[in-house]
Amino acid sequence: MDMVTLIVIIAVAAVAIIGGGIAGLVTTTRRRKGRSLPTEAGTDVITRPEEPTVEEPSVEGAEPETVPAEPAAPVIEKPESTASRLVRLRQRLAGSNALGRGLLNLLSTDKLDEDTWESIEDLLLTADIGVAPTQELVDGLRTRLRVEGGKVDPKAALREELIKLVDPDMDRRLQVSGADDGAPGVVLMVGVNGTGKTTTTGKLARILVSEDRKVVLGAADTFRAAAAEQLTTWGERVGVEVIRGPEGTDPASVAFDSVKEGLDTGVDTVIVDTAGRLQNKAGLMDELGKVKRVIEKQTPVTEVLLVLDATTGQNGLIQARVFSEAVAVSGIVLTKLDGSAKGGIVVAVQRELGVPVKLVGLGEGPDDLAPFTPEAFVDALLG
Ligand SMILES: Nc1nc2c(ncn2[C@@H]2O[C@H](COP(=O)(O)OP(=O)(O)OP(=O)(O)O)[C@@H](O)[C@H]2O)c(=O)[nH]1
Ligand SMILES: [Mg+2]
Repeated sequence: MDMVTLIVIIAVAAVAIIGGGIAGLVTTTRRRKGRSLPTEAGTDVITRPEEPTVEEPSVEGAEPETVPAEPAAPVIEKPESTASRLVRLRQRLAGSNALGRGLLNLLSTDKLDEDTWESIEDLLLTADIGVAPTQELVDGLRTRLRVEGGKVDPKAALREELIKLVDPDMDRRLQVSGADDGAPGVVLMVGVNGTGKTTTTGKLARILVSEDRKVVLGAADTFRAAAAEQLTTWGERVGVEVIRGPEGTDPASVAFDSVKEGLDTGVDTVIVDTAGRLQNKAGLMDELGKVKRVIEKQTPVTEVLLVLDATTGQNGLIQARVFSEAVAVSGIVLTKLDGSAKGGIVVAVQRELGVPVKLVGLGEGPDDLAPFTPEAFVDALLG
């Protein structure tokens, strides 16, 4: 081999080595690029399936249980029917409320003197009925017993006067259906933090599902991630889709997406849960106003439910006033009436807002929510 041939062979070998290296680099670069595909920020979190985890290649002879198991399909619960729920809740309310028992005891005393009437007034005031309604009730009752004398049973008269006070003529139907154009009804849940908005949203979804309605939930409380998580748990239990966004997203945009999903999938009702943690009244007005406006670019909000905690008394009334100024409230949900001796707040809050109590929460259980009817409520109070 002469010198020239040797040089040519060395040159060819060098090119091959360098070329192979470059080819390898390109492949590597491609693989890296493939891995770092841009993520779609801001998309719906719940409908996105989990990224599959890459398993190490299995070692020969390894046990078959190292193969990742399929996630178990969620068990869809069947919510309790409204009829049986009402019976159970009535018993619970009757069992926990001392107001009715106290009133009946006083009324069954032989002689209804001034002291007894004063004790009756005190009982009503303690139950948060409010000063003016208490006076009305006592005056009405005294007059009837005086005029009708022995012809009227004090217990029956008390029942009638209490029902009158709770106002049986108010329209308490929930507006959960849309107009005839096939659009869903939209329910907006508002209220101070901790009153039970998310819980009530979940419970209400169950009532609607038990009535064979299709429901979408919107987690517009984007204040903290746990809020959307809490609502998702409620939704999963009854197979209801929950629309949510990353923590800190504009609540109005989640509300918009929820209603859009409801329109696209042809559901009957969209329920939008909101945050209660707002620093001041101006912020509240802005945020709730915007949520409602943005929803109504697509379809009207059919019901705005103000969720109030029955145990908060006068504070609850102040909150009710602030919220009703921020957004037109069309119904009240009174939660935590179980174990509360403050059932009278029903009367006070209806008077304050001129808006009916439509639902009552009587426990932390998933089906502890019932439609409010004045007769059943008073009967439960009186036991
Ligand atoms: N006893 C009882 N507890 C209830 C009732 N409704 C809600 N709760 C409880 O009240 C607590 C607060 O409920 P949430 O639904 O998280 O309240 P929220 O208004 O969504 O609170 P934020 O999201 O912080 O604004 C929870 O522990 C619920 O279980 C009820 O009717 N009775
Ligand atoms: Mg909440």
